[in-house]
Amino acid sequence: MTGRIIKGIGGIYYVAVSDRIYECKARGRFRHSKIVPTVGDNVTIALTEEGKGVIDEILPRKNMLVRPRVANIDTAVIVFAIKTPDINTELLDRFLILAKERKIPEVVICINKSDLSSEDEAVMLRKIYSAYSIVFASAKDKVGIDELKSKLKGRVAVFAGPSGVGKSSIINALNPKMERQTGALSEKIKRGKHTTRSVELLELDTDSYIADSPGFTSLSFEHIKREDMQFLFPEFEPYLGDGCYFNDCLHLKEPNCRIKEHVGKEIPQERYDRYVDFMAMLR
Ligand SMILES: Nc1nc2c(ncn2[C@@H]2O[C@H](COP(=O)(O)OP(=O)(O)OP(=O)(O)O)[C@@H](O)[C@H]2O)c(=O)[nH]1
Ligand SMILES: [Mg+2]
Ligand SMILES: [Zn+2]
Repeated sequence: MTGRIIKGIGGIYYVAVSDRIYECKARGRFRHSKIVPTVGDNVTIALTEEGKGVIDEILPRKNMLVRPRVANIDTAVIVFAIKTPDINTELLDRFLILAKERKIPEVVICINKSDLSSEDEAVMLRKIYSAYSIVFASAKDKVGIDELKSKLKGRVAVFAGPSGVGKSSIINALNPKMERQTGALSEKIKRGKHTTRSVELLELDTDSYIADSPGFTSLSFEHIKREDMQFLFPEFEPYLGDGCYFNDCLHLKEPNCRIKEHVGKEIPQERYDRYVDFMAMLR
């Protein structure tokens, strides 16, 4: 039988095959290879006893994110809160380049808790992230929920972001039947308490799936080559190619650089500054 891994805990994988869920172990050979069964994987399973099985084969993946760990994603929704916890644009930018590097076809930025913000902050973020699809939401006031729902229709999506930003709360707002556990922030440090403990793929609607995931505090991109970074900023795309004087221009200190000509105009200054920072970190 062929199914999809919807959850994996302590070596047990839950595989959905049409309307049923089978508790499966992985064949020994997976443990000896580098292939780790991952939520979102399409797999073939063989039944052992009633309701149980073993994963025989992992079908080829179209993509995979490492953090959160999930495979075969159509849309990555990166969730931040405008406040409590404060939005961390460096972490946001890290996620954006990793999603592009991992060939996730679509990325949506979701800024939650907009009930706590002024309109000005939204206007500013829209300007900086004009190259991306961005939704301002409030799980609390049910704002932006229909807009998100339309972006998730017919797709396999993942909600990613730090702890406490409201990933699980939004999923509950999208479909109250999901009954995801949510958790208040710690009083003193205003950080999430890591309420969601593992990645879980949920059936949001008949043809839409959403993976809820544990919050993360950091993302590393050290494996990315310096000369590849420019291709991970979609704002640069229209001006890459042969517009710069030097063929191998990295758009930093080089003269006659086409990218730099557009900074502060079509390319938001904040995003270019981030590119410069990330390039410095890769040195
Ligand atoms: N004011 C406000 N609070 C919200 C909103 N959405 C969620 N919260 C609160 O934020 C806290 C964290 O929400 P969760 O949904 O548990 O956050 P999470 O991103 O799933 O966190 P982890 O599972 O720890 O990664 C809870 O106390 C929620 O009630 C919102 O739109 N506005
Ligand atoms: Mg959660
Ligand atoms: Zn250049």
